[in-house]
Amino acid sequence: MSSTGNADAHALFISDLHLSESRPDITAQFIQFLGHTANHAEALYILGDLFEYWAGDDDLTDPHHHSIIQALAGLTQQGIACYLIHGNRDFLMGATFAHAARLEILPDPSMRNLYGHQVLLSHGDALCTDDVAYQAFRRQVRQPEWQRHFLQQPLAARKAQIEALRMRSEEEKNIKAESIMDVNAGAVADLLRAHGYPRIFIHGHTHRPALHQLDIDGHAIERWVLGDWYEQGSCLELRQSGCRVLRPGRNAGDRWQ
Ligand code: LP5
Ligand code: MN
Repeated sequence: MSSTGNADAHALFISDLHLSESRPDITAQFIQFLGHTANHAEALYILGDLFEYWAGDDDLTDPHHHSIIQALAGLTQQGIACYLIHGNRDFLMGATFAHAARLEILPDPSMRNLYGHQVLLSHGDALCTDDVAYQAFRRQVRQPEWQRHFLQQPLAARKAQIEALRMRSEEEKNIKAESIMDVNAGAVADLLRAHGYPRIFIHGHTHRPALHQLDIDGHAIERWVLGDWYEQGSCLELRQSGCRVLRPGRNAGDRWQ
């Protein structure tokens, strides 16, 4: 998308919602967000981990998933473009999911030209290069051949394996140093160099919302880290004048400010 020259035109960025039937309040907040805030944007970018986990596109008909997919499809039907980058929890979302939700899956990372800004988008997990155990796991499960084999198993068997993996992941996260689970500064610099020093870099995954003002080889770059949706929602807005964090309103139906 190119700059529209309209000062009111904007795109929204969210990540790490971890939507799950066990937290209906957050699902309700997301559906309210789509209907009262995202509907004013030109585009919504979901930068990974929309779901607590995604076991395969044959889980589309699950009632909780269905309500979210319907709400996403409704946004596109109102003329708002919706894009998604895979997270480490939901990288098995495929073409069937994308078609049902009426959204476009973008590669990780992706460059966009938005309102005159060069913007790089990513989930962010690939930048946690000090987490050697996670990166080895990531390489394995991102292989098409591994995924093909995994998806051949019955849905219930896949879910059971993912639940077991979730428990192991939580145990390992408890003993990993906090610094290991953050992005590696050298990996960030290499990525920004390889993409020609974009003005803005937006990612999630670490659940450490912040703006980092970087200087990479003399180029000023804003690295915006999105927050998760565990306690309440988190969203970044980008327009011609730049980025700002939006906060939920006091009441459920309020537009985020
Ligand atoms: O997600 P989060 O932030 O809590 O933790 C991540 C890393 N953990 C994960 C695991 C996911 O949470 C589990 C859900 C994935 C669903 C994907 C479906 C398809 C795969 C199914 C495979 C059975 O991503 C965590 C990071 C943390 O971010 C911070 O960056 O530290 O990484 C781990 O804890 C992983 C362990 O360090 C290594 C686990 C090795 C497990 C090997 C078992 C083999 C299983 C299957 C074959 C490959
Ligand atoms: Mn993640």
